[in-house]
Amino acid sequence: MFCYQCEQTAKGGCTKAGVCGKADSTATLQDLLLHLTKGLSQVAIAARKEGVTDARVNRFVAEAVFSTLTNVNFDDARFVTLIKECVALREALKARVPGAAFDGPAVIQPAADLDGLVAQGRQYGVENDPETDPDLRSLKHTLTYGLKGVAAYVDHAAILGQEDEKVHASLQELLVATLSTDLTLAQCVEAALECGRVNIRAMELLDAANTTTYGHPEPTEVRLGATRGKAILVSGHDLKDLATLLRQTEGKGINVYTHGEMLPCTAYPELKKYKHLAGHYGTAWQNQKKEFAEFPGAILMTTNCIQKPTTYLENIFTTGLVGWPGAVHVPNGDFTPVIEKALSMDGFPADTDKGTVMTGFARNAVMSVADTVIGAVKSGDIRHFFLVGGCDGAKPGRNYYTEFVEKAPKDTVILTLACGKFRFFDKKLGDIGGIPRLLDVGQCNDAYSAVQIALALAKAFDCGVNDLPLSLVLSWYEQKAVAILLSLLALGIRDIRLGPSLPAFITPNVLSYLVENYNIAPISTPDEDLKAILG
Ligand code: FSO
Ligand code: SF4
Repeated sequence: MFCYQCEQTAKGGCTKAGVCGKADSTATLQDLLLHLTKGLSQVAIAARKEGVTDARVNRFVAEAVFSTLTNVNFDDARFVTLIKECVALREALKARVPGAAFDGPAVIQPAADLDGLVAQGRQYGVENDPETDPDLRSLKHTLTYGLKGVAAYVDHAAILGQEDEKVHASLQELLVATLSTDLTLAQCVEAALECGRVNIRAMELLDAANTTTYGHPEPTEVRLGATRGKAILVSGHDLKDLATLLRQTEGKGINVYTHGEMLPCTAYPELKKYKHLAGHYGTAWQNQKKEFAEFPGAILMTTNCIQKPTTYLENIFTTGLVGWPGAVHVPNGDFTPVIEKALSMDGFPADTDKGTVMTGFARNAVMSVADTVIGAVKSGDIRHFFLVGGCDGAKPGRNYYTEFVEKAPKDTVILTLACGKFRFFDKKLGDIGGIPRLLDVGQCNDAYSAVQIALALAKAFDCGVNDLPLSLVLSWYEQKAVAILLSLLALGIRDIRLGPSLPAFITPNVLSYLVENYNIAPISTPDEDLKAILG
Protein backbone atom coordinates (compact mmCIF):
# COMPACT_ATOMS: atom_id res chain seq x y z
CA MET A 1 0.00 0.00 0.00
CA PHE A 2 0.91 3.62 -0.32
CA CYS A 3 -1.37 6.31 1.08
CA TYR A 4 -0.64 9.95 1.83
CA GLN A 5 -4.10 11.43 1.54
CA CYS A 6 -4.52 12.78 5.08
CA GLU A 7 -2.61 15.06 7.41
CA GLN A 8 -1.79 12.18 9.76
CA THR A 9 0.25 10.32 7.14
CA ALA A 10 3.52 8.69 8.15
CA LYS A 11 6.69 10.41 6.99
CA GLY A 12 6.98 9.58 3.31
CA GLY A 13 3.44 8.12 3.27
CA CYS A 14 1.80 5.14 5.00
CA THR A 15 3.25 1.99 3.44
CA LYS A 16 2.81 -1.00 5.76
CA ALA A 17 -0.39 0.03 7.50
CA GLY A 18 -2.11 3.37 7.96
CA VAL A 19 -1.44 5.56 10.97
CA CYS A 20 -5.27 5.69 10.95
CA GLY A 21 -5.40 1.91 11.39
CA LYS A 22 -6.11 1.11 7.75
CA ALA A 23 -4.73 -2.32 6.82
CA ASP A 24 -2.64 -2.87 3.71
CA SER A 25 -5.45 -4.98 2.21
CA THR A 26 -8.07 -2.29 2.86
CA ALA A 27 -5.93 0.47 1.34
CA THR A 28 -5.33 -1.69 -1.72
CA LEU A 29 -9.02 -2.57 -2.12
CA GLN A 30 -9.81 1.16 -1.84
CA ASP A 31 -7.33 1.88 -4.63
CA LEU A 32 -8.98 -0.76 -6.82
CA LEU A 33 -12.48 0.51 -6.05
CA LEU A 34 -11.48 4.10 -6.82
CA HIS A 35 -9.93 3.01 -10.12
CA LEU A 36 -13.00 0.96 -11.08
CA THR A 37 -15.23 3.90 -10.15
CA LYS A 38 -13.33 5.92 -12.75
CA GLY A 39 -14.20 3.14 -15.24
CA LEU A 40 -17.86 3.33 -14.25
CA SER A 41 -17.62 7.10 -14.73
CA GLN A 42 -16.22 6.60 -18.26
CA VAL A 43 -19.29 4.55 -19.12
CA ALA A 44 -21.64 7.03 -17.42
CA ILE A 45 -20.15 9.89 -19.46
CA ALA A 46 -20.56 7.95 -22.72
CA ALA A 47 -24.13 7.03 -21.75
CA ARG A 48 -24.97 10.65 -20.89
CA LYS A 49 -23.87 11.67 -24.39
CA GLU A 50 -26.49 9.23 -25.70
CA GLY A 51 -29.13 10.72 -23.43
CA VAL A 52 -28.92 7.84 -20.93
CA THR A 53 -28.48 8.64 -17.24
CA ASP A 54 -28.78 6.22 -14.37
CA ALA A 55 -29.69 7.48 -10.90
CA ARG A 56 -28.19 4.45 -9.15
CA VAL A 57 -24.90 4.86 -11.03
CA ASN A 58 -24.74 8.53 -10.01
CA ARG A 59 -25.35 7.70 -6.35
CA PHE A 60 -22.97 4.75 -6.44
CA VAL A 61 -20.06 6.83 -7.74
CA ALA A 62 -20.45 9.25 -4.82
CA GLU A 63 -20.88 6.45 -2.28
CA ALA A 64 -17.89 4.45 -3.53
CA VAL A 65 -15.57 7.45 -3.61
CA PHE A 66 -16.76 8.65 -0.17
CA SER A 67 -16.05 5.13 1.16
CA THR A 68 -12.35 5.65 0.39
CA LEU A 69 -12.14 8.90 2.40
CA THR A 70 -10.07 8.74 5.59
CA ASN A 71 -11.68 6.99 8.58
CA VAL A 72 -14.90 5.94 6.83
CA ASN A 73 -14.70 2.22 6.12
CA PHE A 74 -12.09 -0.26 7.30
CA ASP A 75 -14.02 -3.41 6.39
CA ASP A 76 -12.52 -5.43 3.52
CA ALA A 77 -15.71 -7.46 3.03
CA ARG A 78 -17.69 -4.29 2.37
CA PHE A 79 -15.11 -3.17 -0.22
CA VAL A 80 -15.40 -6.53 -2.01
CA THR A 81 -19.18 -5.96 -2.21
CA LEU A 82 -18.68 -2.40 -3.50
CA ILE A 83 -16.20 -3.59 -6.15
CA LYS A 84 -18.67 -6.22 -7.38
CA GLU A 85 -21.54 -3.72 -7.46
CA CYS A 86 -19.36 -1.22 -9.34
CA VAL A 87 -18.61 -3.72 -12.10
CA ALA A 88 -22.22 -4.95 -12.25
CA LEU A 89 -23.50 -1.37 -12.65
CA ARG A 90 -20.83 -0.69 -15.27
CA GLU A 91 -21.74 -3.72 -17.37
CA ALA A 92 -25.48 -3.02 -17.11
CA LEU A 93 -24.94 0.57 -18.23
CA LYS A 94 -22.68 -0.54 -21.09
CA ALA A 95 -25.52 -2.69 -22.37
CA ARG A 96 -27.61 0.48 -22.70
CA VAL A 97 -25.02 2.11 -25.02
CA PRO A 98 -24.12 -0.78 -27.33
CA GLY A 99 -22.30 1.43 -29.87
CA ALA A 100 -19.71 2.82 -27.41
CA ALA A 101 -16.16 1.41 -27.08
CA PHE A 102 -14.21 1.48 -23.81
CA ASP A 103 -10.76 0.88 -22.43
CA GLY A 104 -8.81 1.32 -19.18
CA PRO A 105 -10.72 0.79 -15.94
CA ALA A 106 -13.98 0.46 -17.89
CA VAL A 107 -12.90 -3.00 -19.08
CA ILE A 108 -11.05 -4.42 -16.06
CA GLN A 109 -12.53 -7.70 -14.88
CA PRO A 110 -12.28 -8.08 -11.10
CA ALA A 111 -10.62 -11.14 -9.56
CA ALA A 112 -12.90 -13.73 -8.00
CA ASP A 113 -11.88 -13.47 -4.35
CA LEU A 114 -10.47 -11.10 -1.77
CA ASP A 115 -6.83 -12.15 -2.18
CA GLY A 116 -7.12 -11.84 -5.95
CA LEU A 117 -8.66 -8.39 -5.65
CA VAL A 118 -5.91 -7.22 -3.32
CA ALA A 119 -3.26 -8.49 -5.77
CA GLN A 120 -5.10 -6.70 -8.58
CA GLY A 121 -5.43 -3.48 -6.58
CA ARG A 122 -1.64 -3.22 -6.15
CA GLN A 123 -1.37 -1.98 -9.74
CA TYR A 124 -3.61 1.02 -9.17
CA GLY A 125 -2.23 2.72 -6.08
CA VAL A 126 -1.05 6.33 -6.22
CA GLU A 127 2.56 5.08 -6.20
CA ASN A 128 1.89 3.46 -9.59
CA ASP A 129 0.34 6.55 -11.12
CA PRO A 130 1.58 6.55 -14.74
CA GLU A 131 2.09 10.33 -14.48
CA THR A 132 5.85 10.84 -14.24
CA ASP A 133 6.04 14.62 -13.73
CA PRO A 134 6.05 15.16 -9.94
CA ASP A 135 4.16 18.48 -10.10
CA LEU A 136 1.46 17.14 -12.40
CA ARG A 137 1.18 14.12 -10.12
CA SER A 138 0.87 16.41 -7.13
CA LEU A 139 -1.93 18.40 -8.77
CA LYS A 140 -3.74 15.27 -9.91
CA HIS A 141 -3.58 13.74 -6.45
CA THR A 142 -4.84 17.04 -5.01
CA LEU A 143 -7.71 16.77 -7.49
CA THR A 144 -8.39 13.14 -6.55
CA TYR A 145 -8.53 13.97 -2.84
CA GLY A 146 -10.67 17.04 -3.49
CA LEU A 147 -13.09 14.79 -5.40
CA LYS A 148 -13.33 12.48 -2.38
CA GLY A 149 -14.55 15.51 -0.44
CA VAL A 150 -17.02 16.43 -3.18
CA ALA A 151 -18.31 12.85 -3.17
CA ALA A 152 -18.94 13.12 0.57
CA TYR A 153 -21.04 16.27 0.16
CA VAL A 154 -22.90 14.84 -2.85
CA ASP A 155 -23.77 11.76 -0.82
CA HIS A 156 -24.87 13.72 2.26
CA ALA A 157 -27.15 15.94 0.15
CA ALA A 158 -28.56 13.01 -1.83
CA ILE A 159 -29.52 11.20 1.38
CA LEU A 160 -31.93 14.10 1.99
CA GLY A 161 -33.15 14.13 -1.62
CA GLN A 162 -31.02 16.97 -3.04
CA GLU A 163 -29.21 16.00 -6.24
CA ASP A 164 -28.07 17.85 -9.33
CA GLU A 165 -27.34 15.92 -12.51
CA LYS A 166 -24.71 18.52 -13.44
CA VAL A 167 -22.82 17.88 -10.20
CA HIS A 168 -22.86 14.11 -10.80
CA ALA A 169 -21.65 14.70 -14.38
CA SER A 170 -18.81 16.99 -13.25
CA LEU A 171 -17.73 14.61 -10.48
CA GLN A 172 -17.53 11.76 -13.00
CA GLU A 173 -15.73 13.86 -15.62
CA LEU A 174 -13.12 15.04 -13.13
CA LEU A 175 -12.61 11.49 -11.86
CA VAL A 176 -11.90 10.42 -15.44
CA ALA A 177 -9.60 13.44 -15.93
CA THR A 178 -7.29 12.04 -13.23
CA LEU A 179 -6.59 9.09 -15.57
CA SER A 180 -5.10 11.27 -18.28
CA THR A 181 -1.35 11.60 -18.71
CA ASP A 182 -1.76 14.31 -21.37
CA LEU A 183 -2.79 17.22 -19.16
CA THR A 184 -0.63 20.34 -19.00
CA LEU A 185 0.11 22.15 -15.77
CA ALA A 186 -2.50 24.80 -16.60
CA GLN A 187 -5.11 22.12 -17.30
CA CYS A 188 -4.38 20.37 -14.01
CA VAL A 189 -4.72 23.66 -12.12
CA GLU A 190 -7.99 24.37 -13.92
CA ALA A 191 -9.30 20.88 -13.11
CA ALA A 192 -8.50 21.41 -9.42
CA LEU A 193 -10.29 24.78 -9.43
CA GLU A 194 -13.24 23.20 -11.23
CA CYS A 195 -13.34 20.62 -8.43
CA GLY A 196 -13.57 23.57 -6.01
CA ARG A 197 -16.45 25.10 -7.99
CA VAL A 198 -18.34 21.81 -8.19
CA ASN A 199 -17.81 21.44 -4.46
CA ILE A 200 -19.46 24.82 -3.80
CA ARG A 201 -22.54 23.59 -5.66
CA ALA A 202 -22.44 20.26 -3.78
CA MET A 203 -22.23 22.11 -0.45
CA GLU A 204 -25.06 24.38 -1.56
CA LEU A 205 -27.19 21.29 -2.19
CA LEU A 206 -26.31 19.95 1.25
CA ASP A 207 -27.16 23.28 2.88
CA ALA A 208 -30.53 23.22 1.11
CA ALA A 209 -31.04 19.58 2.12
CA ASN A 210 -30.36 20.26 5.80
CA THR A 211 -32.26 23.54 6.10
CA THR A 212 -35.35 22.52 4.12
CA THR A 213 -35.62 19.26 6.07
CA TYR A 214 -34.74 20.44 9.58
CA GLY A 215 -35.10 24.25 9.44
CA HIS A 216 -32.38 26.87 9.79
CA PRO A 217 -30.09 26.43 12.81
CA GLU A 218 -30.89 28.80 15.69
CA PRO A 219 -28.45 29.97 18.37
CA THR A 220 -28.80 27.20 20.95
CA GLU A 221 -27.33 26.52 24.36
CA VAL A 222 -26.21 22.90 24.62
CA ARG A 223 -25.56 21.01 27.87
CA LEU A 224 -22.22 19.24 28.15
CA GLY A 225 -23.14 17.18 31.21
CA ALA A 226 -25.11 13.95 31.38
CA THR A 227 -28.62 13.12 32.52
CA ARG A 228 -29.19 10.07 34.69
CA GLY A 229 -30.42 7.11 32.66
CA LYS A 230 -29.98 5.02 29.51
CA ALA A 231 -28.01 6.63 26.73
CA ILE A 232 -27.08 6.56 23.05
CA LEU A 233 -24.22 8.60 21.58
CA VAL A 234 -24.37 9.64 17.93
CA SER A 235 -21.15 10.59 16.13
CA GLY A 236 -20.22 11.40 12.52
CA HIS A 237 -22.03 14.03 10.46
CA ASP A 238 -25.39 12.63 9.28
CA LEU A 239 -28.51 14.59 10.29
CA LYS A 240 -31.00 12.08 8.92
CA ASP A 241 -29.57 9.23 11.00
CA LEU A 242 -29.88 11.38 14.12
CA ALA A 243 -33.46 12.35 13.24
CA THR A 244 -34.39 8.71 12.61
CA LEU A 245 -32.83 7.59 15.87
CA LEU A 246 -34.58 10.36 17.80
CA ARG A 247 -37.92 9.25 16.36
CA GLN A 248 -37.24 5.61 17.11
CA THR A 249 -36.18 6.29 20.72
CA GLU A 250 -39.10 8.58 21.61
CA GLY A 251 -40.82 7.40 24.79
CA LYS A 252 -38.27 4.62 25.37
CA GLY A 253 -36.54 6.28 28.32
CA ILE A 254 -33.26 6.73 26.44
CA ASN A 255 -31.36 10.02 26.24
CA VAL A 256 -29.56 10.74 22.99
CA TYR A 257 -26.28 12.70 23.01
CA THR A 258 -24.30 14.18 20.16
CA HIS A 259 -20.58 13.55 19.81
CA GLY A 260 -17.94 15.39 17.73
CA GLU A 261 -19.29 16.93 14.54
CA MET A 262 -22.90 16.12 15.51
CA LEU A 263 -22.87 19.00 18.04
CA PRO A 264 -24.35 21.62 15.66
CA CYS A 265 -27.29 19.28 14.90
CA THR A 266 -28.71 20.34 18.27
CA ALA A 267 -29.47 23.77 16.75
CA TYR A 268 -31.89 22.63 14.00
CA PRO A 269 -35.55 23.23 15.00
CA GLU A 270 -36.69 19.83 13.74
CA LEU A 271 -33.99 18.05 15.77
CA LYS A 272 -33.86 20.18 18.93
CA LYS A 273 -37.62 19.70 19.40
CA TYR A 274 -36.92 16.22 20.82
CA LYS A 275 -36.70 16.54 24.59
CA HIS A 276 -34.55 13.42 24.85
CA LEU A 277 -31.81 15.02 22.74
CA ALA A 278 -30.11 15.56 26.05
CA GLY A 279 -26.88 17.33 25.19
CA HIS A 280 -23.38 16.91 23.85
CA TYR A 281 -20.81 14.42 25.12
CA GLY A 282 -17.09 14.49 24.38
CA THR A 283 -14.92 16.38 21.96
CA ALA A 284 -13.24 15.72 18.59
CA TRP A 285 -12.87 12.43 16.74
CA GLN A 286 -9.30 11.65 17.80
CA ASN A 287 -10.38 11.48 21.46
CA GLN A 288 -13.03 8.82 20.81
CA LYS A 289 -11.07 5.86 22.17
CA LYS A 290 -11.13 7.41 25.64
CA GLU A 291 -14.54 9.04 25.38
CA PHE A 292 -16.38 6.06 23.85
CA ALA A 293 -14.79 3.64 26.33
CA GLU A 294 -16.24 5.74 29.19
CA PHE A 295 -19.69 6.16 27.63
CA PRO A 296 -22.21 3.93 29.47
CA GLY A 297 -24.51 3.36 26.49
CA ALA A 298 -24.66 2.41 22.82
CA ILE A 299 -22.71 4.40 20.20
CA LEU A 300 -23.79 5.03 16.62
CA MET A 301 -21.19 6.11 14.04
CA THR A 302 -22.93 7.72 11.06
CA THR A 303 -19.94 8.87 8.95
CA ASN A 304 -16.21 9.53 9.39
CA CYS A 305 -14.15 9.60 11.59
CA ILE A 306 -14.16 6.12 13.16
CA GLN A 307 -11.08 4.71 14.88
CA LYS A 308 -10.34 1.16 15.95
CA PRO A 309 -12.83 0.36 18.72
CA THR A 310 -11.22 -0.86 21.94
CA THR A 311 -13.22 -2.14 24.93
CA TYR A 312 -16.45 -0.81 23.43
CA LEU A 313 -16.46 -2.89 20.22
CA GLU A 314 -19.75 -4.52 21.17
CA ASN A 315 -21.38 -1.19 22.04
CA ILE A 316 -20.51 0.59 18.79
CA PHE A 317 -22.69 0.35 15.68
CA THR A 318 -21.97 1.67 12.21
CA THR A 319 -24.45 2.83 9.59
CA GLY A 320 -24.38 4.29 6.09
CA LEU A 321 -20.94 4.06 4.50
CA VAL A 322 -19.08 3.54 7.77
CA GLY A 323 -17.56 0.17 8.48
CA TRP A 324 -15.31 -1.51 11.01
CA PRO A 325 -14.80 -5.29 10.86
CA GLY A 326 -16.52 -6.84 13.88
CA ALA A 327 -18.70 -3.83 14.68
CA VAL A 328 -22.41 -4.43 13.96
CA HIS A 329 -23.51 -2.56 10.83
CA VAL A 330 -27.07 -1.25 10.62
CA PRO A 331 -27.68 -0.80 6.91
CA ASN A 332 -31.34 0.15 6.75
CA GLY A 333 -32.19 2.90 9.21
CA ASP A 334 -33.81 0.47 11.64
CA PHE A 335 -31.82 1.22 14.76
CA THR A 336 -33.47 -1.48 16.91
CA PRO A 337 -30.10 -3.20 17.64
CA VAL A 338 -28.67 0.13 18.88
CA ILE A 339 -31.74 0.78 21.05
CA GLU A 340 -31.69 -2.74 22.50
CA LYS A 341 -28.02 -2.41 23.33
CA ALA A 342 -28.62 0.93 25.06
CA LEU A 343 -31.48 -0.57 27.10
CA SER A 344 -29.25 -3.47 28.17
CA MET A 345 -26.53 -1.13 29.46
CA ASP A 346 -26.39 0.82 32.73
CA GLY A 347 -26.57 4.34 31.35
CA PHE A 348 -25.45 7.31 33.43
CA PRO A 349 -25.90 6.69 37.19
CA ALA A 350 -26.50 10.37 38.00
CA ASP A 351 -26.90 13.82 36.51
CA THR A 352 -23.63 15.69 35.96
CA ASP A 353 -23.17 19.38 35.28
CA LYS A 354 -20.31 20.35 32.97
CA GLY A 355 -21.70 23.67 31.86
CA THR A 356 -22.98 24.58 28.42
CA VAL A 357 -21.77 25.78 25.03
CA MET A 358 -23.47 27.76 22.27
CA THR A 359 -23.91 26.56 18.71
CA GLY A 360 -26.20 27.33 15.75
CA PHE A 361 -24.64 30.49 14.31
CA ALA A 362 -25.13 29.43 10.71
CA ARG A 363 -25.73 31.91 7.88
CA ASN A 364 -29.38 32.63 8.68
CA ALA A 365 -28.74 33.33 12.36
CA VAL A 366 -25.71 35.54 11.67
CA MET A 367 -27.34 37.44 8.81
CA SER A 368 -30.43 38.11 10.93
CA VAL A 369 -28.21 40.35 13.09
CA ALA A 370 -26.26 41.70 10.11
CA ASP A 371 -27.15 45.33 10.91
CA THR A 372 -25.74 45.04 14.44
CA VAL A 373 -22.60 43.33 13.12
CA ILE A 374 -22.06 45.92 10.40
CA GLY A 375 -22.68 48.75 12.88
CA ALA A 376 -20.11 47.28 15.28
CA VAL A 377 -17.51 47.07 12.49
CA LYS A 378 -18.21 50.64 11.38
CA SER A 379 -17.97 51.98 14.93
CA GLY A 380 -14.69 50.11 15.44
CA ASP A 381 -16.10 47.92 18.23
CA ILE A 382 -15.27 44.89 16.06
CA ARG A 383 -11.78 45.24 14.62
CA HIS A 384 -11.44 41.93 12.84
CA PHE A 385 -13.08 38.54 12.19
CA PHE A 386 -11.15 35.30 12.23
CA LEU A 387 -12.48 32.09 10.78
CA VAL A 388 -10.60 29.53 12.86
CA GLY A 389 -11.89 26.23 11.60
CA GLY A 390 -11.31 22.87 10.03
CA CYS A 391 -10.45 19.44 11.28
CA ASP A 392 -8.91 18.39 14.55
CA GLY A 393 -6.34 15.63 14.70
CA ALA A 394 -3.92 13.78 16.90
CA LYS A 395 -0.61 15.14 15.67
CA PRO A 396 1.18 17.73 17.79
CA GLY A 397 1.08 21.37 16.72
CA ARG A 398 -2.68 21.76 16.96
CA ASN A 399 -2.46 23.71 20.23
CA TYR A 400 -1.71 26.62 17.92
CA TYR A 401 -5.45 26.98 17.31
CA THR A 402 -6.33 27.04 21.03
CA GLU A 403 -3.65 29.61 21.69
CA PHE A 404 -4.63 31.66 18.65
CA VAL A 405 -8.22 31.95 19.91
CA GLU A 406 -7.10 32.70 23.47
CA LYS A 407 -4.73 35.41 22.29
CA ALA A 408 -7.07 37.03 19.73
CA PRO A 409 -7.72 40.59 21.05
CA LYS A 410 -11.04 41.32 22.78
CA ASP A 411 -12.27 43.45 19.87
CA THR A 412 -12.15 40.51 17.46
CA VAL A 413 -14.78 37.88 16.67
CA ILE A 414 -14.01 34.20 16.05
CA LEU A 415 -16.16 32.28 13.61
CA THR A 416 -15.53 28.55 13.78
CA LEU A 417 -16.68 25.32 12.21
CA ALA A 418 -15.80 21.60 12.05
CA CYS A 419 -14.18 19.49 14.74
CA GLY A 420 -11.15 21.77 15.16
CA LYS A 421 -13.38 23.92 17.38
CA PHE A 422 -13.17 21.40 20.22
CA ARG A 423 -9.80 22.91 21.05
CA PHE A 424 -11.66 26.02 22.29
CA PHE A 425 -15.42 25.46 22.00
CA ASP A 426 -16.08 25.78 25.73
CA LYS A 427 -14.07 28.97 26.26
CA LYS A 428 -16.09 31.89 27.56
CA LEU A 429 -14.92 34.68 25.28
CA GLY A 430 -17.69 37.14 26.12
CA ASP A 431 -19.47 39.36 23.62
CA ILE A 432 -19.14 42.64 21.76
CA GLY A 433 -22.33 44.69 22.14
CA GLY A 434 -24.41 41.52 22.39
CA ILE A 435 -22.60 39.68 19.58
CA PRO A 436 -20.87 36.60 21.00
CA ARG A 437 -17.14 36.61 20.27
CA LEU A 438 -17.21 32.90 19.51
CA LEU A 439 -19.69 31.88 16.82
CA ASP A 440 -20.03 28.20 15.92
CA VAL A 441 -21.21 28.13 12.30
CA GLY A 442 -21.56 24.33 12.31
CA GLN A 443 -19.91 21.22 10.91
CA CYS A 444 -17.16 21.11 8.29
CA ASN A 445 -20.17 20.28 6.08
CA ASP A 446 -21.43 23.83 6.77
CA ALA A 447 -18.44 25.57 5.17
CA TYR A 448 -20.94 26.81 2.58
CA SER A 449 -22.70 28.72 5.35
CA ALA A 450 -19.44 30.41 6.38
CA VAL A 451 -18.74 31.35 2.76
CA GLN A 452 -22.24 32.86 2.49
CA ILE A 453 -21.64 34.92 5.63
CA ALA A 454 -18.38 36.24 4.14
CA LEU A 455 -20.03 37.03 0.78
CA ALA A 456 -22.93 38.82 2.52
CA LEU A 457 -20.52 40.92 4.60
CA ALA A 458 -18.56 41.80 1.45
CA LYS A 459 -21.80 42.88 -0.22
CA ALA A 460 -22.80 44.98 2.80
CA PHE A 461 -19.44 46.72 2.83
CA ASP A 462 -19.40 46.96 -0.96
CA CYS A 463 -15.99 45.31 -1.23
CA GLY A 464 -14.43 41.99 -2.16
CA VAL A 465 -14.10 39.16 0.38
CA ASN A 466 -10.32 39.71 0.38
CA ASP A 467 -10.90 43.35 1.42
CA LEU A 468 -12.98 42.44 4.48
CA PRO A 469 -11.46 42.58 7.96
CA LEU A 470 -11.57 38.76 7.88
CA SER A 471 -8.75 36.22 8.03
CA LEU A 472 -8.99 32.48 7.53
CA VAL A 473 -6.89 30.34 9.82
CA LEU A 474 -7.60 26.76 8.82
CA SER A 475 -6.66 23.32 10.03
CA TRP A 476 -6.97 20.27 7.84
CA TYR A 477 -6.99 16.53 8.33
CA GLU A 478 -8.94 14.68 5.68
CA GLN A 479 -10.17 15.11 2.12
CA LYS A 480 -13.32 17.16 2.72
CA ALA A 481 -10.92 19.86 3.87
CA VAL A 482 -9.06 19.54 0.54
CA ALA A 483 -12.33 20.09 -1.34
CA ILE A 484 -13.16 23.12 0.82
CA LEU A 485 -9.70 24.58 0.28
CA LEU A 486 -10.10 24.20 -3.49
CA SER A 487 -13.50 25.93 -3.22
CA LEU A 488 -11.95 28.86 -1.35
CA LEU A 489 -9.24 29.14 -4.03
CA ALA A 490 -11.89 28.94 -6.77
CA LEU A 491 -13.63 31.88 -5.08
CA GLY A 492 -10.36 33.79 -5.29
CA ILE A 493 -9.87 33.94 -1.52
CA ARG A 494 -6.31 34.85 -0.60
CA ASP A 495 -4.08 34.94 2.47
CA ILE A 496 -5.33 31.67 3.99
CA ARG A 497 -3.19 30.32 6.81
CA LEU A 498 -3.06 26.54 6.79
CA GLY A 499 -1.81 23.99 9.31
CA PRO A 500 -0.78 22.18 11.33
CA SER A 501 1.36 20.80 8.50
CA LEU A 502 1.05 21.13 4.75
CA PRO A 503 -0.27 18.20 2.67
CA ALA A 504 2.38 15.60 1.85
CA PHE A 505 1.04 15.43 -1.72
CA ILE A 506 1.90 19.08 -2.44
CA THR A 507 5.31 19.46 -4.11
CA PRO A 508 7.51 22.54 -3.49
CA ASN A 509 6.64 23.87 -6.98
CA VAL A 510 2.90 23.50 -6.42
CA LEU A 511 3.29 25.20 -3.05
CA SER A 512 5.16 28.08 -4.72
CA TYR A 513 2.28 28.39 -7.18
CA LEU A 514 -0.21 28.60 -4.29
CA VAL A 515 1.92 31.17 -2.48
CA GLU A 516 2.40 33.31 -5.58
CA ASN A 517 -1.22 33.23 -6.71
CA TYR A 518 -3.13 32.98 -3.42
CA ASN A 519 -0.61 34.00 -0.79
CA ILE A 520 -1.33 30.81 1.17
CA ALA A 521 0.93 30.56 4.19
CA PRO A 522 1.66 27.77 6.64
CA ILE A 523 0.76 28.73 10.22
CA SER A 524 3.73 29.97 12.29
CA THR A 525 3.09 30.94 15.92
CA PRO A 526 -0.13 32.51 17.21
CA ASP A 527 1.75 35.66 18.27
CA GLU A 528 3.52 36.10 14.95
CA ASP A 529 0.40 35.37 12.90
CA LEU A 530 -1.81 37.70 14.96
CA LYS A 531 0.80 40.43 14.64
CA ALA A 532 1.08 39.92 10.88
CA ILE A 533 -2.71 39.93 10.41
CA LEU A 534 -3.60 42.82 12.72
CA GLY A 535 -0.49 44.87 12.00
FE1 FSO B 1 -13.66 16.40 11.69
FE2 FSO B 1 -13.29 13.92 10.85
FE3 FSO B 1 -15.87 17.04 9.93
FE4 FSO B 1 -13.39 15.78 8.96
S1 FSO B 1 -14.84 14.67 12.21
S2 FSO B 1 -12.00 15.53 10.65
S3 FSO B 1 -13.13 17.73 8.00
O1 FSO B 1 -13.76 14.00 9.15
O2 FSO B 1 -15.26 15.83 8.77
O3 FSO B 1 -14.52 17.90 10.86
FE1 SF4 C 1 -2.10 7.04 6.29
FE2 SF4 C 1 -4.00 8.94 6.32
FE3 SF4 C 1 -3.91 7.16 4.36
FE4 SF4 C 1 -4.67 6.44 6.83
S1 SF4 C 1 -5.74 7.83 5.42
S2 SF4 C 1 -3.31 5.30 5.47
S3 SF4 C 1 -3.27 7.72 8.07
S4 SF4 C 1 -2.36 8.72 4.82
